[in-house]
Amino acid sequence: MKLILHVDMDSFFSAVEVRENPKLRGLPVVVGGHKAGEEKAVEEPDKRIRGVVSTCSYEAREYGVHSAMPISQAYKLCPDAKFLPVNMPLYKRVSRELMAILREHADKIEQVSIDEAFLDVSTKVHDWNSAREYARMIKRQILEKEGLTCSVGIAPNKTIAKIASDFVKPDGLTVVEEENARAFLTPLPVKKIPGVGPKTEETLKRMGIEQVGQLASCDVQKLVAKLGKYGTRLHLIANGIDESEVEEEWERKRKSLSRERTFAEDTKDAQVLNDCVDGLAEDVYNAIQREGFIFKTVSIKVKFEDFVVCTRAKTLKSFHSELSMLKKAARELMAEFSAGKGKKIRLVGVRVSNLGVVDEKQRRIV
Ligand code: TTP
Ligand code: MG
Repeated sequence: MKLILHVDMDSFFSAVEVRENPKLRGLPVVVGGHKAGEEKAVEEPDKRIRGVVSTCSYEAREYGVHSAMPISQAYKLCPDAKFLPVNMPLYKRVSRELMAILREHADKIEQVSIDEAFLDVSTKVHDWNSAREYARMIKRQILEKEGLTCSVGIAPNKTIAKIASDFVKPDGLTVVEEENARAFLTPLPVKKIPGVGPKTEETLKRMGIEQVGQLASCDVQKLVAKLGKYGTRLHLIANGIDESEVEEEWERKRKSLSRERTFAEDTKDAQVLNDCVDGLAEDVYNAIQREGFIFKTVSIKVKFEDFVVCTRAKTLKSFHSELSMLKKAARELMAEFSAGKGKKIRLVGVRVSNLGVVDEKQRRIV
């Protein structure tokens, strides 16, 4: 069973400011508002016309203040609030400390923004009750070590975990067990689904869909007609399905690796092109070797003298780590372009994607 936690800090920037200056506790605090290009807040808040609110304390939210609102408007709504400039280096440092705490408790962690992360805890806990206890322990540690509160969602997948962490805030803990997932999602407005912005919300509304439950029971073809591929994904999400994995940063960074070369003179000489492909394959090979990756897909890119770009890809049956395999696949793909006919070529690129890692300890592909 997959167990995913989503942790999101409460009113992050302002909570850090309050921690640094406890006199602010319980007061409306608004962080943000520097003029474009300036890091420093202007002294009188009502003149910070162009600045916007980064975030504010929950006390300030009661006056209607929220993120992205012009500071001038926040000032009108709550003139007694404490207005503070953004101290990014401080929040980044706290964020790093928080992520280090979270990392200790996760099989895998994926930081999504300065104050939130997904944790895959599938091997740490094995049922929903212990998951709840586990999340309580994490919340306690964050409070003890950092003096900050957060809200946590626990669910069988990332999307539901993220929706759940937002369900009770601040200092919330929401567990959505697999068998309750559909019931949890059904009454929610569609905009609660991460990624559904005002445009998608409007499109769905015109189709008569306002709640996630309606989205779940809608004919998927109708959604595809209006939203393309995204319609399929939304339909799955609404039905409680999201197979996406919690990905560590290095996994996300290295979806592919490529090298390319532009010729000094455009060419269609097969020998020159093949030598070039071999050289690029070696460069790519050396780079993935250094990082311990193995590959499954090889692609080449060709830019012709008229700047038209063509790509060709080949996915192998299994992961490979040998240079000979990479060269062979790249040459085969190139053959189509270097048969001596047609336009001259200006640039060639070689790429590997579908990368895996050999975990030395477990001798398996992760
Ligand atoms: P959020 O997690 O969206 O907001 P928050 O942590 O302040 O409040 P909540 O309790 O609702 O989670 O964003 C995290 C930080 O990112 C936030 O503290 C400030 C910054 N931020 C901006 O600078 N501008 C924005 O428009 C938003 C939404 C956030
Ligand atoms: Mg937050």
